[in-house]
Amino acid sequence: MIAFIIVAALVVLVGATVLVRRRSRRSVSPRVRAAMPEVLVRDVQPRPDLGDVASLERRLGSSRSVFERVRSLSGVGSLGEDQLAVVEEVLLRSDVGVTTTNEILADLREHGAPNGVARSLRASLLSSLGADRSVRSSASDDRVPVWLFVGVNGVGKTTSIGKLAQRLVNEGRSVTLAAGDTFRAAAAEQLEQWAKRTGADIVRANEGADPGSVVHDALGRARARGSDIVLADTAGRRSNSTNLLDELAKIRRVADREPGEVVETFMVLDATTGQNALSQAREFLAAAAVTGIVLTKLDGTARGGIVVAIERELGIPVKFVGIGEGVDDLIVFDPQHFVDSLLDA
Ligand SMILES: Nc1nc2c(ncn2[C@@H]2O[C@H](COP(=O)(O)OP(=O)(O)O)[C@@H](O)[C@H]2O)c(=O)[nH]1
Ligand SMILES: [Mg+2]
Repeated sequence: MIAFIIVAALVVLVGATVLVRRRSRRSVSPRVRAAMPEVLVRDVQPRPDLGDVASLERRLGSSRSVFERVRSLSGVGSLGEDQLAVVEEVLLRSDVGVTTTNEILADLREHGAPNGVARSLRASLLSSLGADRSVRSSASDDRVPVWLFVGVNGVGKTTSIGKLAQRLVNEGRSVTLAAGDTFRAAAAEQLEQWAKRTGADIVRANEGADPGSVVHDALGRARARGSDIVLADTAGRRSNSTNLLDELAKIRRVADREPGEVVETFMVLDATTGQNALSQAREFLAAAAVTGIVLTKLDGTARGGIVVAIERELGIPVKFVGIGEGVDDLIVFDPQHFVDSLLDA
């Protein structure tokens, strides 16, 4: 009898645990979501997930070595011209940009470095990186949220979509990919590989098809299958082709129409192109109503300071950064970890 009671109690306990787990894993239905308070629905603060600073330091090795000379400056208090010259050279080499560099130097001249140069620089860089980085992943009403990805060829749009799909799937969301780069067949094939790898659903069409209708179909399918989000790839031939910008505006209109709602438009920029990334970006801004930057290939450049220049010059927050080619190598941009990985001794 006692054995029976114990076994029965165990069965109930295990059953309850499984139920609770299932429930917490299941995504919130659009109806429930619509009834949730606005603040819960609108802005999803991405989990900072940089892991330990040491591993980021390794990935940002080239940028970190530019900052070596600043890390080894030992002065405390007011700084001499020699030390200021070192700071200036380092900031310019890392592509922080002239305006920010001059401001930081003026600040160091005025206030000195009471706790050492690296500490002062850390504070200055952090204050330049104060943007709101929240990422929207839910739509209003009953619509399907869409993340649209724009940017020139080769910057890492398709790869970033694949990495983000994996992240969303890991969080228990169902993802539909829209192969809106119909310029080359290889682009859709590349996205299809990511779909297979991540378990995301994909809608693609033949080479030369209208990207707007691919996105439209993807929304229909996402709605029918109850997908939580659509990630839409686009072609990035030449940023100075008016044609492309018109096409992006059109894709955006389609994606933002019932049943879809564009909740984020990510402009993907390649950090290895340094200041060129900035001029590229400006051409896209007007056409695409960009809400966030995905800055790729930070692992392959000594110009990591470009993050600061981008936010300052474009006024758009860097939300994710790519630090390698692997599926986990796209992380939420966290200014503190970033600055620490450049300046920590
Ligand atoms: N090292 C490195 N390579 C990257 C990163 N992101 C993308 N790539 C590579 O950049 C190349 C172009 O990427 P792709 O996604 O095809 O660019 P797209 O033309 O914008 O779609 C590929 O070889 C990617 O593996 C990154 O963060 N770090
Ligand atoms: Mg691509």
